[in-house]
Amino acid sequence: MTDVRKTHYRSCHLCEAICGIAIETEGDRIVSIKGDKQDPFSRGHICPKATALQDLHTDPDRLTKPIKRVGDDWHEISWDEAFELVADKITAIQEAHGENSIGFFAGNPSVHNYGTLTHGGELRRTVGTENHFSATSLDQLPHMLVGHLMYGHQYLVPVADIDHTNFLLIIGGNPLASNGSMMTVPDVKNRLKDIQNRGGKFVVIDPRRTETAMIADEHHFIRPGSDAFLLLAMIRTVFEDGLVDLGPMADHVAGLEEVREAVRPFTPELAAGQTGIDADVIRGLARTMAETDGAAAYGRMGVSTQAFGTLCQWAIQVLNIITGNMDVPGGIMVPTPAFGNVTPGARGAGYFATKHSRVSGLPIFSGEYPAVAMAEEIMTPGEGQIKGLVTIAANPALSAPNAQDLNEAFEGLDFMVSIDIYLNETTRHADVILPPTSALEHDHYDISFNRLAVRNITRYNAPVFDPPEGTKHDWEIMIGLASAIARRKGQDYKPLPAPHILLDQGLQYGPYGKAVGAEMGLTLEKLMEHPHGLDLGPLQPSMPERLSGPAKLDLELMLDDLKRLMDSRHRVAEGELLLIGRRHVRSNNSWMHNSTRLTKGPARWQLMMHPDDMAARGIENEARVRIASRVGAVETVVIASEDMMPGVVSLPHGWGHREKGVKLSVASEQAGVNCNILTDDKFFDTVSGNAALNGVPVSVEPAKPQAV
Ligand SMILES: Nc1nc2c(c(=O)[nH]1)N[C@H]1C(S)=C(S)[C@@H](COP(=O)(O)OP(=O)(O)OC[C@H]3O[C@@H](n4cnc5c(=O)[nH]c(N)nc54)[C@H](O)[C@@H]3O)O[C@H]1N2
Ligand SMILES: Nc1nc2c(c(=O)[nH]1)N[C@H]1C(S)=C(S)[C@@H](COP(=O)(O)OP(=O)(O)OC[C@H]3O[C@@H](n4cnc5c(=O)[nH]c(N)nc54)[C@H](O)[C@@H]3O)O[C@H]1N2
Ligand code: SF4
Ligand SMILES: [Mo]
Repeated sequence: MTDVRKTHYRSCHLCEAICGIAIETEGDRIVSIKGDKQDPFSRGHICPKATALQDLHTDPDRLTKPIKRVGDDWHEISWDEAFELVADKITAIQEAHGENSIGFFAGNPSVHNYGTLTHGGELRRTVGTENHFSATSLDQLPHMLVGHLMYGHQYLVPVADIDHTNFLLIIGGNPLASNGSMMTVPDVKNRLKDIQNRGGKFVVIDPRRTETAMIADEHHFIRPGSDAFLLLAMIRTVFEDGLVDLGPMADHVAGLEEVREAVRPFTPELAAGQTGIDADVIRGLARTMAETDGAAAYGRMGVSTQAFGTLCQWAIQVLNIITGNMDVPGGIMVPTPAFGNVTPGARGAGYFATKHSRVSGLPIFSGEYPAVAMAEEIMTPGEGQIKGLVTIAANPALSAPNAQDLNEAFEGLDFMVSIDIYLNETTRHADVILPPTSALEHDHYDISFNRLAVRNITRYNAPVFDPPEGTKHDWEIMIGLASAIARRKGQDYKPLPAPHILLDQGLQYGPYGKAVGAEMGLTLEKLMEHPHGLDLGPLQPSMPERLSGPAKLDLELMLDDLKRLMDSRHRVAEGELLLIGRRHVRSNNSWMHNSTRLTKGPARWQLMMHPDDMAARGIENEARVRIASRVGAVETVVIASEDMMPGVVSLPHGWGHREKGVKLSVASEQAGVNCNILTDDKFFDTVSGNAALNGVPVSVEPAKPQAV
């Protein structure tokens, strides 16, 4: 019975592109993983990571049973024992030190796993602490904050209508490596080429000539962290040249004149000096944005995780709006997902700065504090100090700034529990690790990424394999913990239904749903009849109907921040180098380096540096170098690259698997270092508290010969 061949259609959950894949199985064995050619959205496209789903599933290092630390050893324990132990520790810490003495950190894969999204909140509410952190503030917090402040909801985040645009300006994003982000865009390379095929253009602004830059119509190097000067100068040009056209937003914006006044000092000449991009090029880009029928400006990690992240994301919105590209085909639009569609008055609009973190006074956003505050909240004594930590699908020891402080902080905790599949750089500090089922053993729905997709689609996938006896899904672990904790607190606790039941309700009451009388009459049952997903059509203009009031252009927070930007001019000292990150299509943040398939071939973790910068420091190609920042230093191998802007060096994140106690046999063979030993928890976007992972000042010198 077990050797029947079956094909399972599914979305790949590894990155935001959510490609449709076809997994062929024979019993409990995976025979092949291919792109699903019948998928209306991804059209058969996959990247090399899709086949690594098999490696993750069969990885002997992947944990499948709860484990408890005993000295330097780990012992398997039962789920019941694990839940009771964790509940005892958490409630005892809270009794001794107050509710806020427990912290939470949720990482990136929790957004790719719908059970953690539906059930995570309830666990947090049961624990009842205010100390929440997540990868959001290492990433897209500025996008969400701008959505909240300008449009009234944190999920009103427009995406570029890449399939219809005639001009796309990509600032600080490298979709050919990342496969797109805050823009769910499978098969992105062909979608970009299609812009060119229909006579349009796309331009990349990046301190590195990236894979995306290489196929662009134009690429301009930019000094890291200076993008706000570029964007403001573009906005100014649109005003100066009389090109303002609000298009469909004409009656739905406030504060246009205030913005016109505020950007006056930010001339293209000033921007040229700061960015390194010619003033006439800047004017030309602004005019193209205004004069092209269907143009879109899109900014990603390079402009979110830098010192002016919020200002950049705000300026990108303003630029799209004043050039008539907001809410039009070919411009930027907000998707209409089947689940979690945002309409006026929708729940979860978000809130900002209603509270501030205990030590550094950083603002709360929608229930969480910036991740840069986590180490100090653990290490600074006093009321409200974090003494116990819960991590969920997160590896902050490799992904958050000032990693050595964070490691020290984790060491000093009274108790730590991790819901995770690996014993890695973060979870090695835990007292208990609770491993969920493999992704292929549970069902799947993309709550987050359908909201950001360049085409409206919806797909539901049943599990590929039955979960092995005695294993639990992430959401079941959350219920197990919450009920044990609630019992100790004397609280009533009624677990939420399974994710698919919540999903069904959401689909039925969504814009295509049966319960609202929509023509499609969508229910989960109906969706399940479509194994390749349902195409819901191209993005549609919808913005005025979604706003509760006018879109606010003249946000006080942003106009005030212009002074900080002006004061930041010429901060870079002679000979200084700025560190930026880098992604590679065969890697995914910190947790996929245990796949032989993905890590074989040339190393991908080296420092990239311009040959002139190397010559000036007497550094040979492929030599070992010492990189130092305010907070730390690492040694690694440098490779010369003409693709780097002089004065800028690039080191990817997510490496550094040789720490003691890590059980990642393949990853630990790799020599890459943890670049977040260099990034600085005191270097962040002061508006949002989002980490500035790009533009970090560093020095690079030849490494001293190692003592033998
Ligand atoms: N310098 C620098 N630092 C960066 C970035 C950068 O560009 N430069 N990028 C930042 C960004 S954008 C992000 S999103 C973060 C990512 O950083 P994190 O949010 O820390 O995410 P990952 O590094 O992907 O670690 C994921 C963890 O989840 C576990 N895991 C995987 N799948 C599951 C699952 O289904 N369930 C559970 N419970 N666990 C699972 C893995 O074992 C791993 O421990 O890194 C940030 N850090
Ligand atoms: N293969 C792969 N795919 C991934 C991931 C992965 O780790 N590997 N991670 C996923 C995650 S969590 C995310 S958030 C997305 C990120 O998706 P992207 O943002 O597209 O990915 P990055 O490669 O970080 O692109 C950021 C670009 O900004 C540039 N940059 C750095 N500093 C600056 C600056 O100051 N100004 C400008 N203009 N550019 C700058 C960098 O050189 C880089 O090319 O990718 C997702 N997809
Ligand atoms: S681009 Fe690769 S990792 Fe991302 S969803 Fe598609 S196949 Fe998966
Ligand atoms: Mo991310």
